[in-house]
Amino acid sequence: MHARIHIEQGDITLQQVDAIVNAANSSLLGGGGVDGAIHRAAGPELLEACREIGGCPTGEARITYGYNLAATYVIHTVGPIWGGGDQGEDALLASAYRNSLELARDHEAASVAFPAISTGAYGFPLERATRIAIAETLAFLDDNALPETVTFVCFDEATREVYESVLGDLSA
Ligand code: AR6
Repeated sequence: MHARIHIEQGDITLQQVDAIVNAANSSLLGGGGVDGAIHRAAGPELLEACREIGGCPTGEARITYGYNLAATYVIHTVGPIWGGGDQGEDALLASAYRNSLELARDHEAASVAFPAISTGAYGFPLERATRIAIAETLAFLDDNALPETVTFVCFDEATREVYESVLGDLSA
């Protein structure tokens, strides 16, 4: 497999890492899914920090502290809404991962955890999204010493199985 990539099943808000990534929307003002869970666990200061940032375009990322979370930082990124695949979704999802990893590196985060961005409410097909997530991360780790490790936190077993199979393919 790959020494710097881990796959786990569980709740990303419980991760003991330097930075967790949030699958946000472009308002950065919270929502459902993993975004709602992160805001609930971090507390109201997170929403205040996001309000000051004032939003984030699709494919980009912004960083705040993690407040009540174990993680020092939350990196908020906005994945694309799936619209059939011919609206730049692949490139936008890749850039959400790349920009998140760049922010982690620039803040000297040694450990980062990602959810399966865009694959819930935003409807991106899971295996296609997973290939992009892992390929982009492998390429970034090849070129950068930080982050040292990336954990993909899968909320359910079906997602974890897809991640394990794609990582097996791509790091073979
Ligand atoms: N830990 C880890 N993964 C989780 C958790 C959790 N606590 N909760 C959900 N997931 P989604 P998106 C998984 O819908 O598709 C929000 O309302 C979930 O099972 O959270 O990028 C935002 O505000 C799925 O595998 O994010 C946006 O409006 C993955 O996280 C919109 O949803 C992503 O699902 C973003 O949609």
